Amino acid sequence: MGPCGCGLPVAEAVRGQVMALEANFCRVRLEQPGPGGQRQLLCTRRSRLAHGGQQVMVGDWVGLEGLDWTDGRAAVASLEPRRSELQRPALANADRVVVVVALAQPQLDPEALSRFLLCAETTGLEVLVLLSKADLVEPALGQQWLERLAAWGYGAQAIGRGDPLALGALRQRLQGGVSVLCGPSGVGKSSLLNALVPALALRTAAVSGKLQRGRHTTRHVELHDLAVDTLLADTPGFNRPELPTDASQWPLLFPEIRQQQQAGARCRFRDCRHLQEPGCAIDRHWERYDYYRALFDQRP
Ligand SMILES: Nc1nc2c(ncn2[C@@H]2O[C@H](COP(=O)(O)OP(=O)(O)OP(=O)(O)O)[C@@H](O)[C@H]2O)c(=O)[nH]1
Ligand SMILES: [Mg+2]
Ligand SMILES: [Zn+2]
Repeated sequence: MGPCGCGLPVAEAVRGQVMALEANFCRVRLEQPGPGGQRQLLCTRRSRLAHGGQQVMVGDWVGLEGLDWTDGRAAVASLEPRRSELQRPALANADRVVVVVALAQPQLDPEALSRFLLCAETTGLEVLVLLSKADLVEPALGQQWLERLAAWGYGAQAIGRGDPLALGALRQRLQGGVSVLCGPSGVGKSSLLNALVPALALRTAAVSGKLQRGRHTTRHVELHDLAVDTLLADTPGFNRPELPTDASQWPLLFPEIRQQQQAGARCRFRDCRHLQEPGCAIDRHWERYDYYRALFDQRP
């Protein structure tokens, strides 16, 4: 019986999660399968204004109306508030950001890696680092990088082609919730998804040129099923993420600083930037400190 006591069933709002955006449509995965077992519907998007000025993103939870089960169509009627939001790559409701960089082809550039990490940190989510193409380098190099990243404050994993143990470990780390792969073009993000879910057969392409750069093969953000309640987003690679603009946030984006504060370090001034301020309690002996300080010099 409905809540009004009239005896009619209440029309349950149909909820789903946006898996991909395709031209004017979005592909929505239903929370509950439809009457014929349908899992996904192709939905039209309303204009930006219809959703309180917000544009629908991959990862969004939406309410649907105008359902046509026969043709597999519907329209997005409402947009639910987001738990998290990443601007580039654009994804809503991620739980974990996986920054992927290759140990070789293209060569690993520590500054580019830091830029990706800073972007990932703006979400406040768990950040993992994946060092791909481990099969192309001496194991010692991978090990050096793992230690270096641990000193930066990151849990990292190396993985190469044809390494079932590493793949199993990765699968475990991604278990539960929504993870997003982000990193430069050509590091092997789509290849990783193909290794995890061979049926996907996502397009990949060889790196090219003297710098062994990627060729921007993946063009759109798309969520894929890894396991029950476990999704992983493939995203287009890009080579130079923008730094977060709000400089007052920068200290929070460095685990090296956060860990000292969590251990009790208290600066005299609340807005201390940990440069040369009197009463600064942050120790400056860490590898990326010069990089951190230089961010403030580059400010426009
Ligand atoms: N040797 C080796 N090659 C790899 C590995 N992973 C990927 N590759 C190769 O690297 C190239 C680029 O891989 P992609 O998966 O297309 O890279 P991507 O990160 O998805 O690139 P974009 O879609 O452009 O962002 C392909 O030729 C892959 O076969 C690996 O672990 N080892
Ligand atoms: Mg790709
Ligand atoms: Zn300080």
